Amino acid sequence: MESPKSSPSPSSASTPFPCPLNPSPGLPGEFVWSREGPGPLDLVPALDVPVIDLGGFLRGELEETSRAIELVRAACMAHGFFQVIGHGVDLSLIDAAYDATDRVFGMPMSRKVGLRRKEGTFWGYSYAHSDRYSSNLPWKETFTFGFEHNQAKSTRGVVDYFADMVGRDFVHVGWAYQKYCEAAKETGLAIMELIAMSLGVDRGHYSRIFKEGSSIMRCNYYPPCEKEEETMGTGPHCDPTSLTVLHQDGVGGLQVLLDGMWRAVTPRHDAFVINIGDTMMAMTNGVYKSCLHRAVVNKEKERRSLALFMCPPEDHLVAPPPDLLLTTTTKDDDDDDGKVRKYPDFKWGQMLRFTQSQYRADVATLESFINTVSNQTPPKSR
Ligand SMILES: O=C(O)CCC(=O)C(=O)O
Repeated sequence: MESPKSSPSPSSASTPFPCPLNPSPGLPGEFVWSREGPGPLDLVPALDVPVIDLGGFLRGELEETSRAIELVRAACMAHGFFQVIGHGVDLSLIDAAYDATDRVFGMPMSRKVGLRRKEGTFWGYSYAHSDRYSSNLPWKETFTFGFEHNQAKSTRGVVDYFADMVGRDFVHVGWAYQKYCEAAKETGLAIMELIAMSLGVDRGHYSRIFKEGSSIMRCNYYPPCEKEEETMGTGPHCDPTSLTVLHQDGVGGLQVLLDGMWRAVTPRHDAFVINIGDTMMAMTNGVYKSCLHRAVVNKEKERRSLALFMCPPEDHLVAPPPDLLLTTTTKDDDDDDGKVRKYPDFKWGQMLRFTQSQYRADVATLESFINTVSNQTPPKSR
């Protein structure tokens, strides 16, 4: 879905501040990616990603549930990406979240800069992540805020965050995001149940953990870029988080690396794109894959996406369920009594801090993190 023609283009917001997204002329060196460029969008084949209708599962229909389980299992073992429709989220909530996103990025740069993410925190506005990195900058602006899954535990909801941090004139934007996050989270929790069933473990195993967790909600805005082949909207990375519930507008740009080839995830307004993150990969003992993906930009159209990154509680000890360890035993594992662990225990909070302050997420985040924690004292079991 493109921005409504009537709304001002966020990139046109006038600003007295230097902004790397409004270069003149040409592409500043820090945006040039030193690796092979993405190439024109239409040369990238579409990812063979199942579109799973959740309707039957949500209504408790057995046949449809079995079908959804099979599709989830196949996709998660192959690459960890799939799309879901029939999720029950009102499309007007999604449209309202995009309108809210247009309001956020349409603010004058002077106001956005005032909302810049402060050092040591995760939340707020960022252009090109230029506060953290100085090369291979992504051609995008982002706005990030937190969303507590158990609202009873929430000390400050999304509405209050916007009212306090952005201003009273953004209360309705906060409401739009609050409702969107609530609905997207419910979809994520339903998928956690399908994941558990597809692995043959207790249906509520993952959803129980994540009901007490929180999400990082990131709104991405990609302005058009003259030099689309030389830069990147979001660089190649695996999500360090657990499960991503993403909505992309109709422009297209999300790509997944499979068998050494980039493949496009075709946008659908009625669908969420779901992918497994590194932490969920660890929670499934590596059976389900967290896969490298990126977002490319294009010359003509701005693009937006809404990513809800679901996380367990920070003090949660990340480990696969014991019954899964028995079912994932391979012949070579016999000596280990069937309990071969691919990853050591870690707390999600450790991984969160590692990726926010020490390591730029890429294809090897989990491996690098594990190497780091393996040299430290192991966390105590709860
Ligand atoms: O914009 C997209 O489609 C993907 C965004 C993404 O991967 C991210 O924000 O981590």
